[in-house]
Amino acid sequence: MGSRRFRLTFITVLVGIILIAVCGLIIVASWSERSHTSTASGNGPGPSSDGASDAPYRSSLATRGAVPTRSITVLDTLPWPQDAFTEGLDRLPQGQSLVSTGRYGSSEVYFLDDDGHRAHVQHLLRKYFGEGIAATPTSVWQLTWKSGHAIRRDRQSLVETDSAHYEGEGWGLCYDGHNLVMSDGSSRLTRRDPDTFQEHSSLSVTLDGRPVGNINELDCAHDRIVANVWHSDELIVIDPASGRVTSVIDASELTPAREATGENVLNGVASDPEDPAVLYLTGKLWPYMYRVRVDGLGS
Ligand SMILES: [Ca+2]
Repeated sequence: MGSRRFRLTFITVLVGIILIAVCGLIIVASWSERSHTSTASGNGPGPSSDGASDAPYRSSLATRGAVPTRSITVLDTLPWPQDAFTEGLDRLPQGQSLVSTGRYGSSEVYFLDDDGHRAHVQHLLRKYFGEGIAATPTSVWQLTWKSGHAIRRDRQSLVETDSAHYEGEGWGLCYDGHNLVMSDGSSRLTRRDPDTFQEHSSLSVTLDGRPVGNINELDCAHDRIVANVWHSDELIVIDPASGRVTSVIDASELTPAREATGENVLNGVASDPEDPAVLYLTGKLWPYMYRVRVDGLGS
């Protein structure tokens, strides 16, 4: 009996130790993954500045309510530097793209012709992770992810001319003809003076009354805001007066297979300066940028 009781006790203790070890491994693995996402990949889960639930946006037909979905038609497939961890895209009137890329130690800004030729490449200091970018009539502003540091650049040479400080994270940036509009990963957008970068108003983005968090790259030409949502294959079209999402653009057909890190997501949106129904779309580490016509947009 004594020997049997000893064996039972031994087995019970052994099973207990194994269970504790497995639980420990799961906790460590979970922590490690979260840490990697927030420190190395860029555009990690952002702050919830309005206190509302900013869980990652996972759109599905069931959650859109009355908001219509717009389809796209690809008009052109253009070369894109596949080493570009795309964080900012703007489109210039002379038919060029303005590009900002992220990751510490390899963040850059440059002009890109539609044949894939880069010009005026500027490298960011290793301590900065490049984010959204926007051209104004007189300069270019570029965000950094967690440094609270906006870089002002010469409109022609892209050489740094000035800088400004902001609170919170920097994600997306666009220029609406009067103000810069900036995202920080939450559902809140801020409007900023294009000369001083100072915030002077803000906007909360909602879809069917719920805040839409993780708002990333932006475009705000043609009296609307079009936004990437981090890790979504869809873009949202926002009424700049109310913050309400008025439609969703399904760009899932463009998305390549996920790479190992899962970070090669759709990110980079710019309107055609002349045609409000035409967008330029690309992603992080994508080989192409697409010129697409969006069904019903701008009509
Ligand atoms: Ca943009």
